[in-house]
Amino acid sequence: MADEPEHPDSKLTRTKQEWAEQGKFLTGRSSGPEADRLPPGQHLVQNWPILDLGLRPDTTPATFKLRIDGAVDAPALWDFSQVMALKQTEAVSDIHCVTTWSRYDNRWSGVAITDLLDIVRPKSGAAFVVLHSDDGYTTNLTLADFAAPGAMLAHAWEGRPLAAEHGGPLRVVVPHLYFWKSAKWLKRIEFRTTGAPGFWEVRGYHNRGDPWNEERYSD
Ligand SMILES: Nc1nc2c(c(=O)[nH]1)N[C@H]1C(S)=C(S)[C@@H](COP(=O)(O)O)O[C@H]1N2
Ligand SMILES: [Mo]
Repeated sequence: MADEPEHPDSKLTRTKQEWAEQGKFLTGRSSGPEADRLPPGQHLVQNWPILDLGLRPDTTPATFKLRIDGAVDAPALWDFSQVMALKQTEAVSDIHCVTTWSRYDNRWSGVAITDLLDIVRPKSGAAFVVLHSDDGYTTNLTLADFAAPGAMLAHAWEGRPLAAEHGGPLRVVVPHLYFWKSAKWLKRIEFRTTGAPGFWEVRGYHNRGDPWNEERYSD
C-alpha cells in the first residue's frame, strides 16, 4: 500500500479497517428485500450523513470531466453539459451504508447505467468496472451489478443539484449494494476484463457488498 496516497482522515480509515478485522456490526442474520425493507444490522436515519476520506475535491460543473475507457467499443470524454444532454432518468431508492445507517426514499436524477452502456458498448469480454474519483478513491463492481435496476450517474437529489459534500457534480448510485460502491465525484469509469479491488476492498471490505447478505467484510 506504499503507493496509495496518504489521506487526511486516515484515522477514520484505520478505524474502519479495524472494524473489518473484528467483524463489527455483523449479526449473522439474513433477510430478503421482500421480507423486510431494512437489511440486517442496519438502522434507519432521517438525515443524510456525509462519509468520505475527508478530501473534498473542488470539482464544479465548469471543470468536470468524465472519462469512460477500457473494454468498451466507444470510449468517451464528456464535460458536464454532455452528460446533461444524455437521456435523463429519475429513480427513488434506499441507501445502506456499511457503518449501519440506512436512508429510505432518495430521489435521484441523472443517467441510468443501462442507457450509458447502450452508448459506450462494453466489449464482450468486459465483466468488471472500476470507478475512479477526484479524491483518489476507487471502488470496484461487476458489470452485472453496475448495470442493475436503479443504478445511475446522479447529478441531482430531491430535484436539486447534488451538493458537493455528497459527491456533486456527479456521483454513482448503485442502490442494491452498500453505499461505499457508490463513488462520489466521479471522474472515470474503467471497464475491465479482470477484477481489481478498490480503496475499501483492499482494506478488509467485501468485494461485492450485498447488504441483504451482510457482505460487509472480506473473509
Ligand atoms: N469519491 C468517494 N466516493 C465515496 C467515498 C469516498 O470516500 N470518496 N465514500 C463512500 C462511502 S464509505 C459512503 S458510505 C458513501 C457516502 O456518501 P454520502 O457522503 O453522500 O452519504 O460514499 C461512498 N463514495
Ligand atoms: Mo460507507
